[in-house]
Amino acid sequence: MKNSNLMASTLTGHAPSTGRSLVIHPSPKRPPRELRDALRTPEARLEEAVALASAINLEVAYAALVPLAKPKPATLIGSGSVESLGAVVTEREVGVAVVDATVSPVQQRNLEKAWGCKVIDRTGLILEIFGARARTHEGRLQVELAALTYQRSRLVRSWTHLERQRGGFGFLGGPGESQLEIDRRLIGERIARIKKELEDTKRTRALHRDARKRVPYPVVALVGYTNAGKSTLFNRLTRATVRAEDLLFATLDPTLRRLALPSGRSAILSDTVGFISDLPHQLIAAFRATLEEVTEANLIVHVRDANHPDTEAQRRDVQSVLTELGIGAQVEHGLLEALNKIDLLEPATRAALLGQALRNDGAVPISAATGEGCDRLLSLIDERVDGDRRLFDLNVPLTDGAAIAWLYRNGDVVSRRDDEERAHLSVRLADADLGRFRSRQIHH
Ligand SMILES: Nc1nc2c(ncn2[C@@H]2O[C@H](COP(=O)(O)OP(=O)(O)OP(=O)(O)O)[C@@H](O)[C@H]2O)c(=O)[nH]1
Ligand SMILES: [Mg+2]
Repeated sequence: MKNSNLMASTLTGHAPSTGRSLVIHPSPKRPPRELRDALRTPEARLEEAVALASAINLEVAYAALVPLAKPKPATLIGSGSVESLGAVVTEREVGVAVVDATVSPVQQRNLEKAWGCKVIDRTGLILEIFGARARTHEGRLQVELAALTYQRSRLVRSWTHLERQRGGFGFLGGPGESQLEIDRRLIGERIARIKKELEDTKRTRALHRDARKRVPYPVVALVGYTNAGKSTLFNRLTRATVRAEDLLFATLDPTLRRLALPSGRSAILSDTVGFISDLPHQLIAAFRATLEEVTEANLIVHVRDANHPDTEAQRRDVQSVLTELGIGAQVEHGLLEALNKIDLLEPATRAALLGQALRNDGAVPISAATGEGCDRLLSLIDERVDGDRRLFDLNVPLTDGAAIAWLYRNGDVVSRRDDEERAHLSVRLADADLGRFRSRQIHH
């Protein structure tokens, strides 16, 4: 019972599911050099933060960019901003302030005190959304794990902060400290229990996947930035009804359906969780399970919102997460792009996009809403999806000429780069052949 209370306060303690909110995006005056060529503007970031807040039914009463010359250790933003925003909080009866940045526990507490309302940061907000959206048992476990990990890191930090403040005056230590210790222990125990349970579900899922592998259906995974239209496309292609809504992160759990291809073959289509920029690291780890479907896919279809002003920045975000997941080879050579929402484009932009697409069979303009272009997408999927073969990145010592030759003979080498010692190859191979290759390497 105690533990479930802990859970409830983790996921709902920061913000009520409804309420008036204020959303700010602290933005440096001059973006740091490495970000200067990023396409995303502070305005677009603020807009996304507002959309995220709306995704958990927060009524956004006020949204603003807050200049950030130099982050203040105590409050992140400058005292002038703290004060003027405090007035807004009172005036508009704001219950939750969303600060679209990473806010330390100390800063959070100070801002809450100054404003007299709850404060949550970007990670907290995304956790709230994930908590509200997770449908399956496994999805909920993953979100809880991420939330607890986040909470524990904050407890640890705020605790050491108190220690430091108190210096050597041990006698000042009050009951608060030991309460934190208890919380930490409870959280630690709960985390261990969830991890074990997740291991179990993972094993079950691996069994299912093995069973599926015996049925020789290739897996096609839809990936993309949140709200790009993955679920809408999934529904159109499989004629299923999966929740498709104008909500960020409408889908959290992997959804699989059979896909009938024009050639008469079948594939399995997988709809996945949407990506977002600056996805908190704890969440990437927690959603590895959802993305497992992606790393195992024979073909990845990147669904893009062609009508979004930040469509290029979104594309890079998605590709860098995929690369982080260890499927850089797919990203470089095997990805199919579905340029979605062309029904919303200006006629000129639309014509240009359709013209380019004629010369490029790696990108298909479509509208998941109207169905335009979806037949062409299906036939490209049909062409690309190659039985049970997948793209792998392999490194082979240049001295092992026989192994390299074996790969050329048994696989389809898509690219090769040699350095002093090794050949780095991207090879399309059947899983069974990869196994054969690996054991061959061990025996040599
Ligand atoms: N006009 C238009 N709207 C579309 C199209 N495809 C999707 N939408 C809308 O875009 C919104 C998001 O669609 P979803 O299919 O839920 O997007 P998603 O990528 O699954 O989003 P998450 O699961 O939240 O990551 C919905 O309001 C859809 O109706 C399209 O081709 N044209
Ligand atoms: Mg979806």
